[in-house]
Amino acid sequence: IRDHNNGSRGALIVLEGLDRSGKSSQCSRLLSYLVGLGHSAELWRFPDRSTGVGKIISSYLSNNSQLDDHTIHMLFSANRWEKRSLMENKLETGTTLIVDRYSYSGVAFSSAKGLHFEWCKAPEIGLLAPDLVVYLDILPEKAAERGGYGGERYEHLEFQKKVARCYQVLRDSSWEIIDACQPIEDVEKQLKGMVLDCVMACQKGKPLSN
Ligand code: DGP
Ligand code: NA
Ligand code: NA
Repeated sequence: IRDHNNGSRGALIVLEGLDRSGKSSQCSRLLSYLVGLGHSAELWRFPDRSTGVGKIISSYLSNNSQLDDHTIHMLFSANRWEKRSLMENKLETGTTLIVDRYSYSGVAFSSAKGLHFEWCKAPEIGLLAPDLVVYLDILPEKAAERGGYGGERYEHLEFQKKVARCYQVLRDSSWEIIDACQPIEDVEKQLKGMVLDCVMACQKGKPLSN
């Protein structure tokens, strides 16, 4: 089966937000939508817990190991770097990537611990720049009410409040913001519109950048 890409590149689409903002379910809905339209698309997530580095991160997140804040920061970044060339290859060969968390999580979660903001950004420089960043906006208190915080290291209200503040500092005018407290179908509808526009722009030759 041939896809719609005709030799053009895929789009790098990143979803960001607090834990329990609904990112993961929106990412899967988005994937089905794009694939249903005949696009070549994949769902990725960071941290990617399947790699060697990812296993260290996973153990840290589940509180089975302790690591210095700077050390784990660089491991999260390394986990993105180890996927960079595959990511570039996929995009260049026409596959759109929907990515559940990226560098912005790296900066928001580590600076929420008090690490220096610019220091946190440094190891992310040179990773591929997203074509679209969508922030699923939800108050930490609302996210906490959704329940199902999985009991991982960062999943408690006080810390999520700090992360929310760091995302506010990070976000710029290029980000699309969706009110994540709306019904899931409304979030989905808005997201699909933004993403399809972005996929089309990339097909028309919008360049990929660092
Ligand atoms: P998730 O698999 O999306 O639930 O992410 C796991 C947790 O790790 C979540 O609380 C967000 C956090 N996280 C994701 N990326 C990074 C990162 O690069 N650095 C730090 N410090 N935390 C991250
Ligand atoms: Na989580
Ligand atoms: Na998630």
